[in-house]
Amino acid sequence: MSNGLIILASLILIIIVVVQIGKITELAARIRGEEEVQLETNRRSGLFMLMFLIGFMVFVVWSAIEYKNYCFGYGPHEAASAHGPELDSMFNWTLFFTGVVFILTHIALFWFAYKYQGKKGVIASFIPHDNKLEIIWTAVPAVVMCFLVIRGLVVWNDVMADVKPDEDFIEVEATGAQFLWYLRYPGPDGVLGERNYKLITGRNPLGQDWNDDANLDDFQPTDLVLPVGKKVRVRITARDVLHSFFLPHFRVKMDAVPGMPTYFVFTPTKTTEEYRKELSKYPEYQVPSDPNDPNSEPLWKTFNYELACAELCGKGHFSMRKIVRIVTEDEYQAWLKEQQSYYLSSIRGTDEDPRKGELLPIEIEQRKVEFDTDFEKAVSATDAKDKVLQLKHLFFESGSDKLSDQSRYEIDNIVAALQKYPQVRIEVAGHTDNTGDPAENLALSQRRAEAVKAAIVAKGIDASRIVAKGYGDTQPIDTNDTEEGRAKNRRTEVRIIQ
Ligand SMILES: [Cu+2]
Repeated sequence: MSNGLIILASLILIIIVVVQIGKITELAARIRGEEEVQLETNRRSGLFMLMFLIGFMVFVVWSAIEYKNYCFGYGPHEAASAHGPELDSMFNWTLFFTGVVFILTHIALFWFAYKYQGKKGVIASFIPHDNKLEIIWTAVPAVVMCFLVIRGLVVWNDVMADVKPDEDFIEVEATGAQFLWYLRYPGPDGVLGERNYKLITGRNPLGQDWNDDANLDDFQPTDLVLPVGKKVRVRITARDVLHSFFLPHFRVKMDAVPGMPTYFVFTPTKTTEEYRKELSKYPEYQVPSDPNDPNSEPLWKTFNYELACAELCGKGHFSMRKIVRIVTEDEYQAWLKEQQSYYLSSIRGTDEDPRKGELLPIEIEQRKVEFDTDFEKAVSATDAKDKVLQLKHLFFESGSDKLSDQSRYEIDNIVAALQKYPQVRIEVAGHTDNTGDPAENLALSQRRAEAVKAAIVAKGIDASRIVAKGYGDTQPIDTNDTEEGRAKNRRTEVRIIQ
């Protein structure tokens, strides 16, 4: 016989036994007199109710103390945002009132069941109506509700307030998609570029419009990194279904709705490091972070804030996790410097780039920064070979000494650098590859160097600060046997003569 049948047979037997016992009790009651048995049952049930009340209340109080540290706002779960404690206090007030009601009603329920159990000769009193009672049990909850609702509204308005136009804040964007979050920062211009869902492709997951200049410096980091103490406005959008932007440690939670951007404004108040330090005080965070390796770092040291999706959005919902790092202002600035524009790193020059061939303001700016760094390095160098910098974006028309149109930006950079360092003199050195006649190469490189000098002088720099010299093909920096090498050898350099 299978186990299932044995269990079924046992159950049937138990039911039969219970029914039989019931019949015997009934029979015994008939013999002893029914009323007496009823009273005995009442007494016993009343006592059980009383015991249950005591046991239950002890359990409630014990569990509240024992599991306190698992609740928001208690123990290691302090809020890490400016508005967090306000929300936590709302929860505490609500818990206080509902807790009082919970305890009083349970005491009343079980104590009354014991105290007013059916007794011989006692009949229930009949109270058809009592104005005083009705006023009390209407007014008290009304007052409590008013307090909770009004306070709740005040807190709500404060927590949900948008930034004021003149306020200093950072705006970032989070887009929920099945199943990941795309984060977008505005880049140095501080403005998030326009998006259009029709432009979404595998390479352009957010549908950014590359004809909008504001998009060109936007970047998409893997982690959400924010400076401590600075107001952040998160623009929240979704690409497919409902998601929910949830930062539990900051008490931030807002639905991400397709087609309807939402937002949440908050100010982080504790850096990741500070929060870790606080966690280190709790024994539950001193255990090894890897349960299988007792020598691994303690849990508090590996703690990270996180971004989760709080809407059950599909099969891969659980994987919508991102690390959130709150850092000091200096660390934040350093991190910002490392971030690369998504357009420049992933779109520029591809088939999806609508601005191929166009020199963009952001590139001009980038080239200037690069030039300034190189120039400064060359000025402060002590070694002769480090005093040279290449003009990477200066070109001539083929076989001629006429500067290409885009070279003017490089000329501007040189002019600005010479104005910044008025004591510096430079040599403009022209170089060619080894194709063609060496004498002609030499002459061409000399004319090109002169052309650069003339362009600089035309912008107001004293001619005596510049020496133009052609070297022809005498100083190659790479092989002349490949086209690549020859392209490197055709160059213009600036050498610092202090
Ligand atoms: Cu989701």
